[in-house]
Parts: sequence; C-alpha cells; structure tokens
Amino acid sequence: MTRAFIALGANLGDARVTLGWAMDQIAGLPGTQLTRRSSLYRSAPVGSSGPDYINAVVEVETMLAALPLLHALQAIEQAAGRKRPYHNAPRTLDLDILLYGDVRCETAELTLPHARMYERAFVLLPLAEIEPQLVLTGQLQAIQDQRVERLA
Ligand code: PH2
Ligand code: MG
Ligand code: MG
Repeated sequence: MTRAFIALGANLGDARVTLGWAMDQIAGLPGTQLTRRSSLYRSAPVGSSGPDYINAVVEVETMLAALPLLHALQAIEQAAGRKRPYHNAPRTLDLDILLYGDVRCETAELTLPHARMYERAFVLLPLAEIEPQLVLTGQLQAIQDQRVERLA
C-alpha cells in the first residue's frame, strides 16, 4: 500500500457537489481507501479564469501504482464532464496527484511531487489541515498573501 495525496479543484457547475462526488469516486477505486479529507476551500482563479474555485485535498492508501492511479483520476474527471479547450481553462473537475509515497519522477505524463504545489495556498492549506507534518512553516509563510477561504 502506498500513501498518496490528491488535490481536487473545480470552478464550473456545482463545484461543492462535484468535489463530494469525486471523493466518493476516489474512495471506490480498486484497492484504494480514502483515509482523510480536508475541508473545502474557496479562492479566486490563479492563472486561470471564470468563477471562484472550490478546492480540497484527500489522503488515500492505495494498491494502485502511480500511473494507473493517474489514469483512474482522469477517468473520474471525464465522467464529471471535464473539457480541455486550452491550458488552465475553467473546469468541472481537476484531480492532481500531489504526492505518491516518496516517489520523485518527471515524465511527460506525471511529475511527482506536483510541480507547483508549494506555490499554491489552495493546495498547501488543505494539505496542512490533514497532514501538518508535510508542510513546513516557511512554506506556509511564502503563500500567506494568497486569499483562500476555508468553508464551514
Ligand atoms: N487550478 C489551476 C489553475 N488555477 N486556481 C484556483 N484557485 N484553484 C485551482 O484549483 C486552480 C487555479 C490549474 O490546475
Ligand atoms: Mg491542477
Ligand atoms: Mg490537473
């Protein structure tokens, strides 16, 4: 079993409902248990456009290798109606693997740890909520100017 962290984001459609649905889909993946889920967080699009995003992070324990996990997450994005008209387009659902065990890799398909996770408050705050040990104080300080609202 490998412990992995997955970021969820959406800013089209009913994003809160979609994120809840997506967490259930992730929990139902073969050989996978969803062990922790963060609160939902709202923030303005960063380098993107459209309505505010809703974001969250979940922890899973999975038998799936990293690439099969990525492909399973892409299938969930597709089922949620994800279109890719252009880079960073508004989306009904985005599922990114942040960390997969302590694997480091950089391929066309997958970079681990996620290349921009430490620049983004909408990723680091929910990650720190469920696993504070993974986020250093200095990393939190570096993103403290970014406005992110934790939802009840
Ligand atoms: N995802 C992006 C680009 N910009 N901004 C917010 N607030 N939340 C996101 O999830 C997000 C974004 C590309 O994946
Ligand atoms: Mg993303
Ligand atoms: Mg993505």
